[in-house]
Amino acid sequence: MIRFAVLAVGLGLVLSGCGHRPPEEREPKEAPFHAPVEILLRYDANHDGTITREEMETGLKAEFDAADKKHNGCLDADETAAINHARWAEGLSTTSTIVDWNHDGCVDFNEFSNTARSLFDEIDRDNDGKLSPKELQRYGGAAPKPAGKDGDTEPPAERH
Ligand SMILES: [Ca+2]
Ligand SMILES: [Ca+2]
Ligand SMILES: [Ca+2]
Repeated sequence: MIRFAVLAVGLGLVLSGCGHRPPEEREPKEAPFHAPVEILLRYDANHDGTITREEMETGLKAEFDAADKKHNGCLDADETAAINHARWAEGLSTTSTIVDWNHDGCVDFNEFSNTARSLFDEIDRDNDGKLSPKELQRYGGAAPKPAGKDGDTEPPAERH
């Protein structure tokens, strides 16, 4: 059921596409449900369908560094807005909007990583530091890649 809803929501977002504007004052916790694992799937660097904690941390760090134009270890409002806009454009915003949780005017790496890390912990039911396709699927992730089943169009492996 949940997965179906996720697909429907995802499709809706895709269809309505670029008409969306970021609702900047909206709190993430009130955001409508949107496959939460999408923000983690992007960290599957080797595309094996399993996300390790290392992959996630590496991905987060790379994203943070890329966003931290001034290289001061903190994302100011402009830098934060730039990321949130980009994520909105990708339809990933609702679960990955980054927030200056302690309101000190910048988003540090912990704040930046907070959502992904807590999601990771939640999904990693067996606490082995890896999110298997099976674990991910429970949270709206794509079904594990059908092994040996042809005729299916592969989802694009790489997106920017
Ligand atoms: Ca992987
Ligand atoms: Ca902060
Ligand atoms: Ca696991």
